[in-house]
Amino acid sequence: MSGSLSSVDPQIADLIKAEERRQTDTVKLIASENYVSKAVLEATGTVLTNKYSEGYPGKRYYEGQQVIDQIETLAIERAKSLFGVNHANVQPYSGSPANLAIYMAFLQPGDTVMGMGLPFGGHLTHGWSVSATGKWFNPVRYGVRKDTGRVDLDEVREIALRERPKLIFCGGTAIPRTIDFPAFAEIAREVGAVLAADIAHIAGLVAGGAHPSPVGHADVISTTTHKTLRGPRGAMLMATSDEHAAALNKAVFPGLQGGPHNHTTAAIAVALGEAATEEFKAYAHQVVANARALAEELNSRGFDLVSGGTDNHLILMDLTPKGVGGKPAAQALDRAGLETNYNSVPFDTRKPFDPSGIRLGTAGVTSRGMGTDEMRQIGVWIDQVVTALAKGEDEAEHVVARVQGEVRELTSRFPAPGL
Ligand code: DSN
Repeated sequence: MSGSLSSVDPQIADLIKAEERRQTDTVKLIASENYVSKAVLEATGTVLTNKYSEGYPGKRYYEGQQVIDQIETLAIERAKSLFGVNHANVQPYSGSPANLAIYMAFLQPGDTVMGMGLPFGGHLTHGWSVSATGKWFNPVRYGVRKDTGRVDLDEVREIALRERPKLIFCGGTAIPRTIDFPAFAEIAREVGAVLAADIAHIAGLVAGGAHPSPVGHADVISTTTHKTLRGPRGAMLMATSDEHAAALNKAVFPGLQGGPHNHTTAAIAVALGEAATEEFKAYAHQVVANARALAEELNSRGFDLVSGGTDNHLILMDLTPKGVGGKPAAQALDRAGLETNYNSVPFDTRKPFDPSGIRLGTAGVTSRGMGTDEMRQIGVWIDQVVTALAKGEDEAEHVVARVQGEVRELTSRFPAPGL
């Protein structure tokens, strides 16, 4: 019981080391990932994992909460102060359970929910067909315009007026443009729906002032804590007014979850503390500047960017004009040390497991201290690998090998936090 991981389970210890090496040597361009700080990492690996705490601070179903109550209260207070909300629940295990809690709080099975369709940039839990939210509720969807790649709010209003959803989601997983929270709020008010802003991707940008805040517009805000917010894997639900606090709390526990993961709660508190600093504000703005620089480089090299560019941390590209599928491109880029994910693009004619696009994000590379010069270099490498792949696998492998060496040289100059 007292041996170190490497002596008790060398197999797992070696695999963790291998993953650490992999993360060190690659350029993380996955839009939903980041590198947490050493302090956040430290908080996740603590004795807090030993404790059960069903309930909320001051009202638990287990004794021994003298310390846990203080930790959870700190996390809640930091969330409230950072985002300017009256209520925060830091217990959802991740983004999907957080969103399910919104259904539990406001809807009955069979009620209508309106969200952005998954291939247009929404999330599974916004009512997509394969998700419980699409099976147990009545989902209606909006997308983006074919000519602009952007949400058409007139269309959103039209669908809302026709379908009368009880819940509307705005936000998603592959939206490169600013979300117009006031416009969504107006539509929700007009049809009497609850507006949920899913800011999982952009929470760090909102906290750092690099994206408008949904506070004062959305009735409820859900977010994961591990994307641009740079915390541990977890989630939060927030509300501007006290009106929805009790319903949201009841939905998370006992509605959907048991004991909160206290080690995660502590790490969320640490991340929220970090996100309240001037340094984090500068980080959030640099994430956006970096995405813009990368988008410009890719645009100048003839890549087809959905909506033509980006306002945030995220770029979605359709590789069809390059003659390459998203999946082989992501795989070749991964071999070169550039980690991305293949992704459907709006109006994709290919299947989700072999789609036309790739998605890129700059949260991770910015945490490593990279700036716009490095983004332009990354754009050059992406172009070289994709162009070579279009000519054939053999051609691509030469280029991949060369780029991999150059990527290693770059990553060695920008150590990742926490590694
Ligand atoms: N899988 C997350 C993302 O990559 O955006 C969303 O669930």
